[in-house]
Order: sequence, then C-alpha cells, then structure tokens
Amino acid sequence: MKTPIRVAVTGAAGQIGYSLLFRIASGAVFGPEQPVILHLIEIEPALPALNGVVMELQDCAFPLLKGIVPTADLNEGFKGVNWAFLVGSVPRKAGMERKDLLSINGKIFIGQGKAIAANAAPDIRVLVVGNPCNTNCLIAMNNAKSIPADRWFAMTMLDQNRAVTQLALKAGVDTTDVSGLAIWGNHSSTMYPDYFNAKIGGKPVPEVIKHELWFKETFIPTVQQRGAAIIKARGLSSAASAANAAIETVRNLVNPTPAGHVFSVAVCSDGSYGIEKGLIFSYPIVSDGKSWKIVQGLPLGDFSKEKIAATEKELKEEKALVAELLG
Ligand code: NAX
Repeated sequence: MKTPIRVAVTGAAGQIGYSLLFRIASGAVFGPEQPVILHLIEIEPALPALNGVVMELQDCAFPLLKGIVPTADLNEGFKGVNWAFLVGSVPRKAGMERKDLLSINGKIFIGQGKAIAANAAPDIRVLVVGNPCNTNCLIAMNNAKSIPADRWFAMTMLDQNRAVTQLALKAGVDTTDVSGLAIWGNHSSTMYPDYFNAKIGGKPVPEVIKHELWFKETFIPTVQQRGAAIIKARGLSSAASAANAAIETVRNLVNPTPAGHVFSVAVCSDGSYGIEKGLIFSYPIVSDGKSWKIVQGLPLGDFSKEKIAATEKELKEEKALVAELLG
C-alpha cells in the first residue's frame, strides 16, 4: 500500500464540500491505490456541522481513508498537505459590490496562502474553487511566494463541462464526441468558451453546427449564465457539478492528457497569447501527469481575440482592486 497523501479541503462543511469529500475518500480523484488523509478546514461556527460530515465519512468505512483532521486552525489544517482544495469563501450578499466581495474574500486567501507556504508539503498543489476564484488564487499565490507559480490553479472545468454538453445537445451527439473545447480567461460571465478550436467527431464545431448566430446568441450566453440559471431553478448554487469539476481538474492534472484532448484550468499566465504575465488565466492545458503546459499556436480569429481581451480586462481590473492584498 502506498503512503497516504494529505488532502486539505476548506469550506468542508459547505455544499460543495459535501459532494467532494466522499468522492476524494472513495478514490475518485487519486485512484484506487492511493490512500488519503483528509484535512477538513472550516471556520469556528461551522465546526459542529463539520463534525456531522466527519461522522458520515467514518460511517462509509472507506478503505482508502486513513485519517481525518477537522480543524479551524489553518496551521494544523495545511500541515504536510500535498493537495489543497480552497473551496470555502464568503458568498456575495445583496447590496455587496464586487470590490467588497473581493476584499472580504481576499483577506481569507492572504491567510490561507501564508499558512500553506508555512506548513504544506514540498510538493503542494492548490486548486481554488471559492469565488472569485481566479483573483482569490492570485492573492493566495502572491502571499506564498516560496511555492512555485506552476502549482496554483483556479477552476474553470465546470464551465468547460457546461459548454461541452451544450454543443453535444445541439449537435445530437454524445458528450464524448466533443473534444478540444477550452474556456479562456476568468471564471465569471466574461469567460470565453472557444468553440472554433473544438471538434465534434473530429470535425471543427462550426462545420458540424452550421448556425453562426446560435453560437453568439444562445451557446455563449447559456454557458456564461449557467450558474445563475441553476441558482434560479434550485434556490442554491451548483454543488454536485462543481465538486465533479474539481475532481476532474485534479485528475486531468495528475494523469496524462489523451492525444487530441485539452482541458481548462486557470493557471499563472506566462504571457502566452499576449495575456498579462502573472494573471490567473484559464487556457487550454495538457498534462503529462507530472507537469502541465499551455497549448500553443491555436488560431484565434477577431471574434475570439475580442472575447479574450474582454475577459483579460476584467481580470486586470480585479487585480487592481486587490493590489494592496498581493503581498
Ligand atoms: P457554501 O456556502 O455551502 O459553503 C462554503 C463553506 O465555506 C461554509 O461551510 C463556510 O463556513 C466555509 N467558509 C467560509 N469562510 C471560510 C474560511 N475562511 N475558511 C474555511 N471555510 C470557510 O458554499 P458552496 O456552495 O460550497 O460554494 C463554495 C464556493 O465555491 C463559493 O465561493 C462559490 O461561489 C464557489 N463556486 C465556484 C465554482 C467554480 O466553478 N469555480 C462553481 C460553484 C461555486 O459557485
């Protein structure tokens, strides 16, 4: 049996946590041979609820679950951790400006960045899910400068999955027939699902769905507004699909990407495609199972360039709003 890895999840008593933890413990992320010790991090008032989650995890008797560390102490929470899912954050409330949200959550991610740098294992990798996830990730990364920039990720996989399904439904094919679809930019309503470089059954998407207006008037807005549509329908934000996307993101990073495929995750930009260096920007990514790279040389027409510029502009604005939190 391999040595257990330590996996931290913040916001562990929240709704995404409730869908995520049981799948990590069952082996869905790191595989059926990899034991895990879960570090469940919450704020003090949520510890009683977290205790209920701990009891349920125990009641599953998962063979791969070798320990549970429930805590509100960040140093204990990130001690020796190999992977951290930063899910917990404060939701936007009525009347709150984006700046207020960025500043409240920004402070959380300063503390978490510092605690990760001080306590985590040398191979730590971090996926930020809590919104605004790109900028929260930027803040944590900048407050943990001892950790290389290529270890920080923010989640756009849910947007990719939403886009893939919309294309498959429109074309009347299975989701597995869609490849190459990537999300560019911010996890927000400015994100850009690049359908020009995606394929259905190996053919470019615009050659299969010959309906240019549908992409602009239905596809892109549906993907961009899907989170809001789910809140309207369910009265709660997406949770199971978000947890599923977090699982897929890490699986995509720790396993080699199949030929012809890409996946979306926001990473620290190295300037690829002219994007400002250092922004946490979603690109088409491939992995060899150990390291990842941004797919280079994709053709981008004027429409794509305009959309990518708009989402980059939003991320630069968010960065400017949190400038004093970047260490
Ligand atoms: P919940 O409100 O159900 O749970 C959040 C949990 O985080 C709560 O239990 C709370 O006590 C905890 N928390 C708050 N501050 C904390 C801190 N400083 N340290 C540790 N825990 C803390 O939210 P949930 O539905 O689970 O969503 C969590 C986050 O995911 C939200 O920010 C949400 O906006 C974001 N999402 C991101 C998505 C993405 O694609 N990147 C999609 C889904 C989701 O909207």
